[in-house]
Amino acid sequence: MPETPVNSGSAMRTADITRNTNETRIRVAINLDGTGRQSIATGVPFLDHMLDQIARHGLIDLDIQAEGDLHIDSHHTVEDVGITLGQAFAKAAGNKAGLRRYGHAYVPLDEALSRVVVDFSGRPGLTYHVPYTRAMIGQFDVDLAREFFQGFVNHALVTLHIDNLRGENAHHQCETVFKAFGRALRMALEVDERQNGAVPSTKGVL
Ligand SMILES: [Mn+2]
Repeated sequence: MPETPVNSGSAMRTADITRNTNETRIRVAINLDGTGRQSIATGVPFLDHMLDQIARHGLIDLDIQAEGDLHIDSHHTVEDVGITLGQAFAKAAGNKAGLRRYGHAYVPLDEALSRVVVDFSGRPGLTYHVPYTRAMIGQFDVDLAREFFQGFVNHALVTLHIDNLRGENAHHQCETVFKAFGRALRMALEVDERQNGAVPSTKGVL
C-alpha cells in the first residue's frame, strides 16, 4: 500500500484562487477549517446573501471578490463565482485523505424544506430539482442558482444532489438550498480520525 499523506492536523486546508476572463475577474480564498468568517462582494447582492449561508453553516471562511459584466446581466458573474469556488474547494480538499467524503443535510426555513447530498467523488455530477414558485427573487433570476451549482460541480469534481422538497416562497426555497449545501459540505469535509488518514474509497484514490 502506498503511503498516503494525512490530510489533517497541522496541514492547512486553504486555497486562494484568482480567475480572470473577459467577462469576470474573481478572487476566492477559503479555509475549510474556519469558523464561518466571510468577506463577500460579488456585485450581486442576493448571491452575496447565499454565499454567506455557505460560510456560516459550513463553518468555512470565505473571502470572495468579483467584478463581472453586470451591465449585461448577472449570468457570467454567478456562474464564474461557482467555477472559482469549485476550484478553491478542489484545491483545499487536496487528496481527500481522512475525510468523511459524503455529506448531507436537510434544512427548513418556515414552509420551505431542502435536502442536499454531496460526495467528494472526484467526478462532476449535478442532479437539481428546485421547483421555484417565481422566476425572479428581487433582481435575481432563479435560473442562475443552477448555473452556480453546475459551475461549482464541474470544478470541485463532486457529485451533488439538490432537492427542494417543498416551499412557497422562492427566497426561502433558494436559501434552504444554500444552507443545506453549507451543512452538507461541512459534514463531507470533516476529518474522521478513525479513518487514520486513509482515502475513503476502496480504490484508494478519489
Ligand atoms: Mn434570506
